[in-house]
Amino acid sequence: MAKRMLILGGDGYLGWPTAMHFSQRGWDVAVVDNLSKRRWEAEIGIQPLIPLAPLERRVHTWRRLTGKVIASHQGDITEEEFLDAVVRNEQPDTIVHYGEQPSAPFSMRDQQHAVFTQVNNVVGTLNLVFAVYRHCPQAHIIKLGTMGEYGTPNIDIEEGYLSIEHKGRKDILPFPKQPGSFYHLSKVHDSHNLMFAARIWALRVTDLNQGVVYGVFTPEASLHPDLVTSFHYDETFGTVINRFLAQAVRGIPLTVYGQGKQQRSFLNILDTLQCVELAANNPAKAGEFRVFNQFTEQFQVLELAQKVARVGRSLGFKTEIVQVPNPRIEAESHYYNAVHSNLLDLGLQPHLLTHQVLAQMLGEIRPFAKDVVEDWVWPRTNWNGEIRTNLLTGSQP
Ligand code: NAD
Ligand code: USQ
Repeated sequence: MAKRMLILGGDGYLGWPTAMHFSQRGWDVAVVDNLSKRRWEAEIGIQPLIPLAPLERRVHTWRRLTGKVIASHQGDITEEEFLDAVVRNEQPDTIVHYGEQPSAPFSMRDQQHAVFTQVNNVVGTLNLVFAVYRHCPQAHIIKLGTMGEYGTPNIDIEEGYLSIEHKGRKDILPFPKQPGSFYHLSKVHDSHNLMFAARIWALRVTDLNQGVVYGVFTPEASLHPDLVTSFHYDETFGTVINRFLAQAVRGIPLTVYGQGKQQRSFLNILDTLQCVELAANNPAKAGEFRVFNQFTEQFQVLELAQKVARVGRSLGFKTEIVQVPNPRIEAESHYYNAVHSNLLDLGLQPHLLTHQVLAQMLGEIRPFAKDVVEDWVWPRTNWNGEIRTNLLTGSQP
């Protein structure tokens, strides 16, 4: 019998490609989403670069093209009864949980957005562990955490746990977390709740501490315009490489924040799919809270901008780099070395950020260059909670 997968946040940048990836490979897939991301986009007044079909149309087109069914449940996972019923009825073997507010700047806009982010993310995850405990305690929960939970400590970052010796005694304890936004903090709270639930109820949990994802098309998303995923380049929801790609094709200077010596970990969206598949095919044991650091490479932000600019110029784009005052409060020059061997040990074959990969992604978004709205690109969200001005031009939102 086909294995059953439930994907929370299945309408999102990563959730929808994951749904198609597993459906294509014979899993029985159902997605859950309350379409809140589409509402947050409207609230801020931005849109993804490539037009996005409604979820019903995506599911319908997928079925028409492949003959495969992706079931969809529209609802809010912070509503206990809704999620409880979905988990009870679906009886999944594996649950992939992407269904959270994913943006650090969104969470730092003001008190209301910080509170919303933490309630949405923490309550959704808590509702999930209770529903799994009640209805399918053998199911494997794969939760998307983030590398930013660790912050930038002056020691190597281990995979979830640290062996320490203190006053002559030894233990293996959760790695200390020093995240850089209320969003990243919400993921730390999730990790603690998941670790506790796994311990007391013998649940199976894998926490994927994922780096920053880049990329546009996956093989399934390339089949039809209805199947593309949501590619953001605005300052709130766009992540750094995707933003640089959109800036490059539009001829807007690449916005490096501050000195640009901040280091982060990165992976191609194709490797997100590969990592989730490796985790799904090798479930955690009952009672195990397993942590994988999910990324393939580390870069400084300035180094990334230089890479994109170089490839952009080779393709004829006018790419310059501008160093804007950093809207975030973060270390701009620091030690960074994160272990990431667990997924490699399971067989991950990384797609690295080569000249060819950058050229391909620039080519993929080139047809949409005219739709890049320059005003959405400039950073506005300060970490000091003030309502923002365009940091370059001084214009009000
Ligand atoms: P996304 O915003 O595109 O997808 C999240 C989806 O979850 C959206 O479709 C949204 O509508 C849905 N959602 C949010 N709250 C919900 C709720 N209460 N009930 C039901 N649905 C809800 O984000 P993404 O970039 O696809 O990220 C997916 C997950 O991966 C997030 O948890 C994010 O924190 C994590 N992550 C993302 C990246 C990245 O670079 N994109 C990196 C590391 C971790
Ligand atoms: N940055 C720039 N210029 C830009 C945008 C960002 O220099 O135009 C810098 C930021 O200051 C930061 C770094 O690039 O130092 C990364 O910023 P980001 O917006 O790409 O990433 P972040 O805010 O950390 O969040 C993103 C996703 C989030 C995920 C996280 C993975 O939005 O969902 O959890 O990446 S990680 O960073 O590993 O925690």
